[in-house]
Amino acid sequence: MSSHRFALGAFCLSAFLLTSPRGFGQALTNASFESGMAGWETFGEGWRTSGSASETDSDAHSGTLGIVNDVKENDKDEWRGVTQAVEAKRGMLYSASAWIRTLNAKNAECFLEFQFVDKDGKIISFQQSEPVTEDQPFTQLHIGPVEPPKLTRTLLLRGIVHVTKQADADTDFFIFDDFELSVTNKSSKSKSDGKTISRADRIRQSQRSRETGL
Ligand SMILES: [Ca+2]
Repeated sequence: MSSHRFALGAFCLSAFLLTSPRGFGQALTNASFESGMAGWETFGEGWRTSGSASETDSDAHSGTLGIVNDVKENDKDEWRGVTQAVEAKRGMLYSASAWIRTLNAKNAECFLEFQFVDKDGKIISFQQSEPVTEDQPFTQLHIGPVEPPKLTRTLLLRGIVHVTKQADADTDFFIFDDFELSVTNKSSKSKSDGKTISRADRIRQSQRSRETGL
């Protein structure tokens, strides 16, 4: 989605929920990883929390910790993820973001994903952000807004790292911090932005990794 459209949407939502002291955000647990991995589940190898090497080389966007995925030579896992589950329902629009820094990102990419899950734990559908494929300083990546499909009970907010080729000797670093989840009434926004749907091949591969993603 374009930043312009997001900025416009954020303005409307802020006006809509002006009475909330936390704005329109829905509370995530330990969204900034200051309590380590608490509230989050991971799958795949290479996850750790990490602090600041220096002011200019920090794995924390805010506070003292972020979560890092290392992609190393001889690693086995093509798919890695950090996940938090929240309640979700029809009639609401869900958006999320995370601050992502990448370093030496040559052998993998990362993106955000929503998975919509029914009461039996079955995945009904999912949506992905655009991928980050090159090195960048901490930059906010967005997904949504999207309305959950029928029968949704749970939304899984996921940061995904996808290893796209055999890693070389130089470790790739994918660093996430400060996740945010925003929820608003569908009626307060004219339509959902569908541009976060990404390449079909990546979606198919993600589908194959679903069992490990829960
Ligand atoms: Ca942090």
